[in-house]
Amino acid sequence: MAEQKIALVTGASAGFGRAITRRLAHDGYKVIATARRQDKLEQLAQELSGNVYPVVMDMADSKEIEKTLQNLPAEWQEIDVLVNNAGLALGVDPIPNISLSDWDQMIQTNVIGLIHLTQLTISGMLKREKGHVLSLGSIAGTYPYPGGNVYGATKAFIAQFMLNLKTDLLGTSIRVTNIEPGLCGGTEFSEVRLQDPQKAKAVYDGTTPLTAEDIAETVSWIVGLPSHVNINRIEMMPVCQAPAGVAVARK
Ligand code: 8X3
Repeated sequence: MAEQKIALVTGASAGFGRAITRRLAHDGYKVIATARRQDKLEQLAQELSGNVYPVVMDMADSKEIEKTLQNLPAEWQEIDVLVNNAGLALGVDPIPNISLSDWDQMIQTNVIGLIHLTQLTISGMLKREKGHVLSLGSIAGTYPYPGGNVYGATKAFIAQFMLNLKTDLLGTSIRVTNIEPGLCGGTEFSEVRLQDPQKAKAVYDGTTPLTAEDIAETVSWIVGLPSHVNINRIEMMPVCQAPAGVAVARK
């Protein structure tokens, strides 16, 4: 039997991260599941008995990321697939009604944490001459919308970082993919962003959004493709969404 591959999934306590962890474990991976909430990680580890190594790690704390990677047990160190899923949006108010600390927090988690973890993981992949780095971008990194300001900018950063990473890794066998979903329901994304359960629910009124399982299915497909195939970026929307909306101010 082929050796079991190891994946590391960030933000694994809920939403996309939990669905991706479940899917990869069912696909036969051993998954290092990281997040801030220990109880949720423990539940997931119990559910996927033996195939998940739960690690409490805050993506906003680069020192903790480094320590976590250094302290992985020997049998969990050779990471084949990194899924940079952890990230958040805070607020939808247009400039100037924003909170600078919200902006900082998004940049710290979505950008700084992601690039640090990626760099630390890639060195091992290069030594072993194999690996796949996937990040969760967003359509907000391509299409602007009111109040998208720094959230969209972090996702644009991720998209370009992943394309540049692919370019730097040319000539190696390491694969790099950015997954860019649109409206996706059934996760904590809008509750975290809006801090209001009613408003969060209203985001999905009258729609059939993507689900976390749709994203997990896509990850599973991308990592399972033959090793010479690289999906650079993939944009996903539910059928009820379209990338329209160039704005004009009229007097
Ligand atoms: C999540 C999708 O459209 O709310 O990144 O920005 S959107």
